[in-house]
Amino acid sequence: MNILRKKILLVGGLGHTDLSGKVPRPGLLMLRQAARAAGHDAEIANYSTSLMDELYPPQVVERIATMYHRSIKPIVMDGQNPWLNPLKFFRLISDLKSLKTIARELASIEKTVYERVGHEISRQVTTENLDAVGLSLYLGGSTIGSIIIADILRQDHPDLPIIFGGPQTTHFAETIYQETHAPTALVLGEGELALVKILNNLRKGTIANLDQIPNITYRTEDGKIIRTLRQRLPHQEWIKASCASYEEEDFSGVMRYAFIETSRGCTYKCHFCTQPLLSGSEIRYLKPAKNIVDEMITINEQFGIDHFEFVGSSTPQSQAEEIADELIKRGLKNKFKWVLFMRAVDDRSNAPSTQVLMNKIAGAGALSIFFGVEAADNATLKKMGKGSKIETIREAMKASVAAGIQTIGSFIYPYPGMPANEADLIINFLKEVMPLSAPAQALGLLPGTYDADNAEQIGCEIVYPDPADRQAYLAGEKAKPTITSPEILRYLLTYPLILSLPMKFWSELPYKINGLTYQQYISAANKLTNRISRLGILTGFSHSHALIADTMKVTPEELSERMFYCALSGDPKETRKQINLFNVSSNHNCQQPHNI
Ligand code: B12
Ligand code: SF4
Repeated sequence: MNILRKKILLVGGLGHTDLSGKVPRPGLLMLRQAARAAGHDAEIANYSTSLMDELYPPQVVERIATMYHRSIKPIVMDGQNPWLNPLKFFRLISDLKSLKTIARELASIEKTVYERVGHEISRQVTTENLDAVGLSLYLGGSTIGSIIIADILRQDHPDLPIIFGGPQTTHFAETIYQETHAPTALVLGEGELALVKILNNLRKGTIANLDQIPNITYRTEDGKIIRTLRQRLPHQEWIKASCASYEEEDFSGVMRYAFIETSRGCTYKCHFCTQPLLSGSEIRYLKPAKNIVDEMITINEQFGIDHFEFVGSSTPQSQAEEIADELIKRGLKNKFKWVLFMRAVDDRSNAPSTQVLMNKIAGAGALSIFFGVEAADNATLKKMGKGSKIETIREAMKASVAAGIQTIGSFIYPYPGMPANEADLIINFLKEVMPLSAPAQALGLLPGTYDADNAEQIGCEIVYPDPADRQAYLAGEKAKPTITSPEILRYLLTYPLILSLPMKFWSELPYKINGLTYQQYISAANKLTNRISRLGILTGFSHSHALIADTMKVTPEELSERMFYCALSGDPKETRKQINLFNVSSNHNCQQPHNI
């Protein structure tokens, strides 16, 4: 055994997602690549599909499936008028109540499953001589799961370095240490620099000197929480670390779906957005178009994949244009399909008009663009710090639709301080643009963002999630809650989120918006969603879903319905069937030789 080579297991994919989450984890691939480049050994354990049968036992799936077919599908999905069939409507209400009970049952099953996984990884530490274990924490099950697994590992292996990373560590560092003392360190934001330094320290035989490692938070023996300096990878190192790092086994059991990181960091600092906090707000790294197209070609040659999702912070229009130019230059304009987030404003774009730009990128394979519209009036956009005007967003989206790109525009509704007629403004905007999909969700507050840190000032009143605490507060026995109250942070840290489900299936959020309670604002969001549906526009469909539907050769409507069922019921058999259908179609699309 080479003692200079340290071996880390990187664990990801815990928690519930819709079909778009049954994919390799790009962040972990990059960490593996960075660790290996520094002479270490890293393996990925992606649990996104392997736990489905345990998390959703057949009898539970059957109960949910029955409810889905008898009331949820007819009224929620097919939009049947509940008043024309009151029996179905009352059944829907009772089914939604039963779903809450089932959700509690599932949460307790989930804990047992994570305990089993914890013991499994613990044995792996011994049998495979692992030197460290890293866990990736996102909102929802992956956070709860990582904490359970880390506690078991710590009990069995008192000296094992356990590293937490992923978006949650940035928002909840101190809160995580209140929940568990198991992690040796939490890596905040991009992980490559810190992880490699930790492994290099282990190579020297010690995990000490954590204070010398950038981008981490750790707990000293006397219980102090220390945050080290934030530092970013140099641009060239980022380009190397982030490039095409897939291996055939990364696709085992999941969709043959590939991500390409096109940017890191965002200087726009929209008040609700987590991105600048996670990957930097001072400099925006953009990957050169040549490297992006090289990556597409490499992945296509190695794995036959010809469809790609660009990730990072939103792709600027000029970067999308450069990618299109590069594909056209290399004679590849009909070779690949790609989907992306895009900002409607771009300081660098030289295109004669947005329409010319959209036509060009559509002609080079851009299949779907997701625009964060957020609001349909300039005063609210200004409050959000969005830095774009509704006229510009409208122009970009109309051009995207006219170019034949499957266009998606999402809204934050309600947002504090928005005008009383915001819903009408959004509907009018949508009537003009007629995108494929327009998801609308209430403001989500994540600690550290401008909106969360200024919640009260912007019009969000924080409320204790536990009714007993609420009573105590009203009786003057407890302080007024704020976003930094331990009860709020703990609740948000372990909030069970499945973004693709409508908000009526979510647990309550611990704040009011514009004086509206959670029930009132989800009802407002639902009303808006219903109005959007009546325009013939989808409401839970993203650019990732567009890429999946296109590959599978099914309509967006059909995929939406299948995915909604799978996300709600967790049905492992049906989910696997969709993954297989995707993979078969993906291979079929690539019958032509991969060499270009
Ligand atoms: C692609 C994507 C996905 C993909 C892949 C996710 C994944 N786990 O890699 C899929 C579709 C699966 C997905 C699912 C979800 N996503 Co998502 N997703 C994104 C998106 C668009 C890009 C992420 C990305 O690839 N970035 C590039 C890579 C390099 O960055 P990264 O993944 O963050 O990884 C780096 C660091 O976080 C860190 N790191 C990550 N893990 C670890 C582990 C260790 C040990 C260490 C040391 C470091 C480390 O190092 C990595 C390399 O630098 C972002 C938005 C955005 N623009 O970033 C949202 C985003 C990350 N997703 C988000 C959410 C909420 C979810 C879901 C919870 C949604 C749901 N359930 O309905 C799930 C959770 C899935 C899970 N448990 O893994 C939120 C995260 C918020 C939060 N606090 O958790 C984001 C920020 C979007 C948003 N603003 O709301 N998502
Ligand atoms: S919403 Fe888009 S533009 Fe605004 S900060 Fe986030 S990534 Fe940047």
